[in-house]
Amino acid sequence: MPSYTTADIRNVLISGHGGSGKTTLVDAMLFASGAVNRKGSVTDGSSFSDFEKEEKEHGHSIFSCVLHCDHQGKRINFIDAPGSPDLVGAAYAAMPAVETVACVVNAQNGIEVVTRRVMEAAKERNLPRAIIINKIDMPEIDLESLVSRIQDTFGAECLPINLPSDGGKKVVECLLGSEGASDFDTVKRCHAAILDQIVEMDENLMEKYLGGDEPDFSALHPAFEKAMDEAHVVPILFTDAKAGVGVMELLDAIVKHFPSPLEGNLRPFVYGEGEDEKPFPYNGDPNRPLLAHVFKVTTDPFVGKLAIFRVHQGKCSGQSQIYIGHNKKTIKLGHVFHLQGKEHKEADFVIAGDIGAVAKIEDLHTNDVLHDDHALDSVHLKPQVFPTPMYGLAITPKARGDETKLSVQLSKIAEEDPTFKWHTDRQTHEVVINGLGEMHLRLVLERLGNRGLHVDTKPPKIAYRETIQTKSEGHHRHKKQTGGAGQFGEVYLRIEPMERGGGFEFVDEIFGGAIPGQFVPAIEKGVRELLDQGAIAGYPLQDVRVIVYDGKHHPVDSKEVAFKTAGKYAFKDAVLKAKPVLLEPIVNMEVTVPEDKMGTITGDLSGKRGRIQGQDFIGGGMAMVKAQAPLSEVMQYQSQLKSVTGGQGSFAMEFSHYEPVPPQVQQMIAAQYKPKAEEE
Ligand SMILES: Nc1nc2c(ncn2[C@@H]2O[C@H](COP(=O)(O)OP(=O)(O)O)[C@@H](O)[C@H]2O)c(=O)[nH]1
Ligand SMILES: [Mg+2]
Repeated sequence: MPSYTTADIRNVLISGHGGSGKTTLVDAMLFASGAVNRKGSVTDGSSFSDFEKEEKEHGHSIFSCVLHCDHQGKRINFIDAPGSPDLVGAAYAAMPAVETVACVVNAQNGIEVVTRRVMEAAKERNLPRAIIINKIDMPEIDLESLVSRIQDTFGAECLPINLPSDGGKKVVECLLGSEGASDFDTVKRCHAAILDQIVEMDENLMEKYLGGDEPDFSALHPAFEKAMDEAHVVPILFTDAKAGVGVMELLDAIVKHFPSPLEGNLRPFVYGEGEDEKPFPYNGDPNRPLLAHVFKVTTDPFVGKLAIFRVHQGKCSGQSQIYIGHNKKTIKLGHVFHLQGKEHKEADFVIAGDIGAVAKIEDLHTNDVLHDDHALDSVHLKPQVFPTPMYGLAITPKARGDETKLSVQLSKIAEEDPTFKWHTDRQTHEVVINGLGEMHLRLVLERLGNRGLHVDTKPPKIAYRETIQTKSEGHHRHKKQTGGAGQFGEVYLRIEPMERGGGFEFVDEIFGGAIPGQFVPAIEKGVRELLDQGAIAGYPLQDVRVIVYDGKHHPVDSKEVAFKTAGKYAFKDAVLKAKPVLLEPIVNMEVTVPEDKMGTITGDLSGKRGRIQGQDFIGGGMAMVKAQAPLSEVMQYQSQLKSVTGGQGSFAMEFSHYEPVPPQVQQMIAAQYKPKAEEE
């Protein structure tokens, strides 16, 4: 067994916008705690966290990385996440593995796109949060107004538990102490503010405190931790990760105040399927059956496939025989590891609350549940919401014959990255890759290149959809006499629009055996064929209900194929009469730019058929514009933004919904559509 227990563990996700100093901070904490004997640095490629070849080349994090240190007899696991808006999926994917999300804020840039994203995502997932304001050494920063902006944006419960002092050369405690000089505000006031907030969690504490007693700080932890669990407190701490200021104090706060696995909020594990689904009542007892969740898989150059998991209950070792979800077959783990960046340290046990890894088990995939008791067969984590990747590229291998290799590698990358998707377009036969932005896909292409796969790229087709706007009737009679046996089938149907996102429904209302039951599936098959092919511009139809209610058959000549054709063309007949429209994907955009560029950005977005939904000065000389725009207009936004702001802005884009395209756009697209000549 390890020297620490479940109660001694702290799991912290270090997230926030790129360049805020997350990786530097993790390197600083590892060094300060003595976990490593030199201080890693992102600037010279010696970071323990940014160890991948691509990360060193680009000079920033691309993947999430698991590291740990021991401090005051406690084990702290860190997950250092990349901070580019394009790579935010890595932070979301790691959230089920931690009790606390620490969001690092750049003292110079203030609240940025990813700051908001992770703060909101953690809140939605019911995860305690902390805010670390880093780079307090930078010149011309206004920390006091940054704190109030944070409170305006994320709530008054964001309260400093220390403050910078001596011009940012050190920090002064204001939770456990009330004395000392600070660079802004006063320790006394901050001390009172945070205590006021915490004592609300505990009546006894409250009574004493109101009676004028200072609470017993050694007994403060339960109330503080509970306040974090309930988002009643979001502690703010200050650091200069480069110089190591506030780093020891941060480690102290993590072990003293942050929730342990026994205290933090439960992750949403459920069991049973469909309507029988119930929350699964697990706890961090290492002696109960194993419940572990794979939150990341990666390909390691030395050990091959590496699955990184969080143990939520029970424990495992190299000897453990485990099941993966529903699988009946047991698997021996072989070896289990603790991770320190690229280093794998063999572990005797990975106990409840801890993070571990196992190598070379090809059957293990992201989101798998490992357990050792059939009672847990159907336990799984409720599916998490990830941003839908909308940014696309069509790719073809430069070398002929590389198609299979390409699909193998793309599948691997998709498994390692929940916000990367790929598919082969049914019409163009192009391989289309989708990511959150240009940079995301550039990194994917690079990774393919590193694996010997070079591809040509071009913009893919937009994923338009078709739908109908009114009810209508359709009819088709299919009759064919070719030499011997004939074909006969006749179908009457009705169609009606369903609400957006409703998909497709097929209803059989055929009365009195007008069409024998055995042919109904063939009709549906024909209908679905058109659903796939579309009726006006070759895009899939959606949000339509098809009700087949009458027809005719022939005792000899009626065949499935005849009803399939009749179904398809009756449906087409109906669609063309139901005011069909083309739908286009609309994305939510969040653009952060220097204040003086705000007008240019809103003007530019309006010109792109965008709707401005809000604009805000967010401090630090920056403004944020929220808008919705058709994807087809903002496909190249990365380069457009760059040219408008001289490289200063950043943006995030995610799928929102489908909307009808303007009539002239529909006409243009439909005119380009040349349906394959088809024999009826
Ligand atoms: N002045 C100063 N620079 C810092 C600090 N923390 C990080 N940096 C620098 O900021 C840059 C980005 O740091 P990095 O750790 O990669 O940021 P990340 O993208 O959030 O992981 C690097 O050049 C760091 O050396 C800090 O506290 N003060
Ligand atoms: Mg980093």
